[in-house]
Amino acid sequence: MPSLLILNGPNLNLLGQRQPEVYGKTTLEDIRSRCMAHAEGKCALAFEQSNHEGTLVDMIHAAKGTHDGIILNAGAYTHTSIALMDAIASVELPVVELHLSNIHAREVFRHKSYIAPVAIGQICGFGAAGYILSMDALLGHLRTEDG
Ligand code: CA2
Repeated sequence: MPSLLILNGPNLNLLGQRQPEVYGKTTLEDIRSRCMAHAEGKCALAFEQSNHEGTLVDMIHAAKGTHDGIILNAGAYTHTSIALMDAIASVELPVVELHLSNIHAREVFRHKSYIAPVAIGQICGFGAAGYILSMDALLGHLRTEDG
């Protein structure tokens, strides 16, 4: 059974508590429960969040040899972090870039992603449902890769 890591970046711990008009009313804990339920019988799943760039880098490094792929909502670090991009490239694990909002329909500074060039694909704009879509996309990718 494959093992996935879902990694959430800065401020995503505040989901459902602030700016519900932008990010919805669902909390990160609600999303975690939905993902855990969706994983049953399909994959092992770890679900993490950090507000710290270096901690996210450490968690990406630690995923090598533990998990088969990563779903990453890097939050605002998406648009700034060469360190996260380098960490992803270094572990050579398939990464799905995930966003709740459609970053391409928002401010211009959100259109740039340092994650996109090292990701197998990007899912954005589907709110909390994007987490489940990302799991299915990554599991499908891993199945095809295994042949
Ligand atoms: O749409 C996404 O998932 C984002 O990764 C969310 C980031 C944003 O900087 C990215 O451009 C797109 C922001 C996450 C902040 O989440 C909050 C949740 C509640 C209240 C305030 C911030």
